[in-house]
Amino acid sequence: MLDIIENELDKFTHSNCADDMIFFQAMREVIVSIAPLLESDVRYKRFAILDRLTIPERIIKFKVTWMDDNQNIQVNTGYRVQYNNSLGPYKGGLRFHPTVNEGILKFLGFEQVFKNALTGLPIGGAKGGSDFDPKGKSDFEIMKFCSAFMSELHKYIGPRIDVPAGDIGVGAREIGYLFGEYKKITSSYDGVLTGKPFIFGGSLMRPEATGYGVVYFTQAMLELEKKEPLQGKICTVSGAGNVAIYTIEKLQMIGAVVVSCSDSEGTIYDCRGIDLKLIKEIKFAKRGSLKEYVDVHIEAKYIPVASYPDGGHAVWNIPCYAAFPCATQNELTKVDAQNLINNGCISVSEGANMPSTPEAAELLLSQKICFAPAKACNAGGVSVSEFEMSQNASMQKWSFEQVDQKLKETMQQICKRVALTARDYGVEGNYIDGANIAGFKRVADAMIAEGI
Ligand code: NDP
Ligand code: 2IT
Repeated sequence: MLDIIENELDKFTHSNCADDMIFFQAMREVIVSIAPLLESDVRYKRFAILDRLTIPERIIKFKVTWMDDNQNIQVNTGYRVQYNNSLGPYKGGLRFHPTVNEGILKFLGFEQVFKNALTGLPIGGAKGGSDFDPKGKSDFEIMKFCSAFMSELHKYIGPRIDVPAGDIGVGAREIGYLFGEYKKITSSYDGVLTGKPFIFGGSLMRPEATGYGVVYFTQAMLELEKKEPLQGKICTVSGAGNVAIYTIEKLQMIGAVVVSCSDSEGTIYDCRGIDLKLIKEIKFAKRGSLKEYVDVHIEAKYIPVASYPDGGHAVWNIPCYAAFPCATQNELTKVDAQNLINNGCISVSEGANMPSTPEAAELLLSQKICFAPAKACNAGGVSVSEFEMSQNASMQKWSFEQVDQKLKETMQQICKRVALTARDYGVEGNYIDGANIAGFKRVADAMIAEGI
């Protein structure tokens, strides 16, 4: 292995910050993938690109104080990791979840840099959020928290500086409140956030974009790899949030049979096909638990999280042709990968960010399972975010069909770019290496061109 790579990997081994482990996991994957690129072009070493890319440009950390409905003062921590802006303004989502810490946001910001580079659009990479838990909070409490969060964040963002969007726990409702506060503080009607409600500048199709994009990418990959298309095939999906729901919707639209979804408490298995209208009602309208699904569909199975042993997850032990992890990081383990293989699965598409553990990904690749890595496969969300920035800047509104067509083309182009890069670097069919090399190359070339 090259010295430069050994040195970087060595840094992880000697770090004792537990929160950083997930960040190192993401970094290790990229570093190992790009070895052939570093060997073939000395400029990357001379300009210390790898060293420079393993540290975010800026980490902003702030206190968020707000008052709950019982007039108690609550305190949370807010963050924005502005990772790299060589290709355009910092761009990436905000996550509100009790597990959020600096390490998770560094991992997500790092991934976002390469994802955004793969889209070919002029956007840098960032991520932010808070350890605030939206579960069980009233609408008014969400509003109060969002206002307090933005009262600090507004100092660091702008339509040409940094443009946040949604992620886990942050959807159109939260973006609406955040935008309202930004406008109040700055008196400026800027396209400073994406994923806004349509009524004040949001793009049509932004809610659907990540999930639809996942399916467009998978269709393109299966065609390139000469596999049978998804029509009529059994598919399993995890998660029941924004990404999962619109992945299911598009799969159903093209005639696939989706038999599962999950949330943090359990999995639904409905062999007749998931009733998506009901899932939307439970998760979007009522913000409830998937348990309620079996009250309506008594033939379906509900499997609580705790009932599945051995480091595996019930959702990945359901026989399927194609699997779509769309919930959260490291939700698909080596045990799950083995179960998928044993049950005849031929394709895994990552809707969530880094949902597969390194061991799971390695096993799937070794068995020649088509594997669509997150930074390529879920790039549809951020692509339509960039379309929203374009529409806001030019005071235009594009139609649903226009956005959908552009999204489809973008996902097909990303897929082709990733597959061709893998072939050019001698790892044909390995979309992980293809995505990492193609993404890294674009960012690194921009960094070299702008000097230090
Ligand atoms: P949401 O908050 O809308 O939904 C997350 C879903 O995942 C919820 O149903 C949640 O369950 C479930 N979930 C969370 N943790 C677990 C767990 N440990 N096991 C099973 N289910 C779990 O988030 P998104 O759909 O937006 O995000 C999902 C993933 O997609 C994340 O990895 C995110 O980073 C990624 N992503 C999101 C994009 C976007 O545009 N929103 C774009 C690209 C990637 P519960 O309902 O119980 O909380
Ligand atoms: O992980 C992601 O790509 C997102 N959460 C979406 C980011 C964005 O800016 O739309």
